[in-house]
Amino acid sequence: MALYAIGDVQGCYDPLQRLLAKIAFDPSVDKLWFTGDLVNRGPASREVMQLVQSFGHQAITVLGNHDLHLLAVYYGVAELTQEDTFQDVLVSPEVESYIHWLQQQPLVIYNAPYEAVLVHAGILPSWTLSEALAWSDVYSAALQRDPITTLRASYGNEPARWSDYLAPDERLRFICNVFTRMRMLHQQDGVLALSYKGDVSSAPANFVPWFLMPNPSFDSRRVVFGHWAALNGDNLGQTHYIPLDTGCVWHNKLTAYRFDDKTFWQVENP
Ligand SMILES: [Mn+2]
Repeated sequence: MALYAIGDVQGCYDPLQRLLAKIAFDPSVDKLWFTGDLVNRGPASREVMQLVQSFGHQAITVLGNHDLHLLAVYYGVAELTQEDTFQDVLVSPEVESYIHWLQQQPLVIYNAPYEAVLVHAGILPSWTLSEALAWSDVYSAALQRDPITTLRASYGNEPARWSDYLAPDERLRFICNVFTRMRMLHQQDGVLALSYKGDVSSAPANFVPWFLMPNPSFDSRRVVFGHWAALNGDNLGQTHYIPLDTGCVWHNKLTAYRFDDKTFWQVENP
């Protein structure tokens, strides 16, 4: 029995199948965590959804920006763009089951025995673990109760700074942006810099990756995340942060990590 995390799949069904074979995943005893963005940009979002759902409670994902975009298109909150490739999910006879399943998935997961945290993009450096879990719950409850209002509130880059006094829709948007979109922050004041997607060495001098800012609440825990393909698995020396998006959908690699012995596996996506 083992716990694995797998990076951003984004509809890459064949590499996912090869990776599961490589780690000899056994859904009767092993557990799988996904870093989110199960769908979109790749060729087979529906097959990925079907396979992950088939594992029942043995597989769980945190929601990524592409998963939320699928929900938003389904609910008529956002338009399909030319780059979107999840039409196969939307026209599937099982679409309601996929949408319902996604809506039940959290933004942050914590496993106490492993002292491990899973999130798609990142954790705000000023939030403790219990605060991060609480804000994840606030967003998930809203998404399940009123998906249309919640998804409408989720689009936009402002507010870029956390405050205890944000209006409810601003708070939902900020929580969503931190957990599903954040990569870098402004070094001086910790304000979100959502527009930057590149690698760290090319970033403006006053930008810093979120996981390089101190957050004592996570010092003794492992934090697994995805979303930032340009990192290509490099945690910049922060050994308890584990970036798993290795750009599978961009013909790079799909990566798995086993918590039990800290080992990595990869498959190519030629
Ligand atoms: Mn993402």
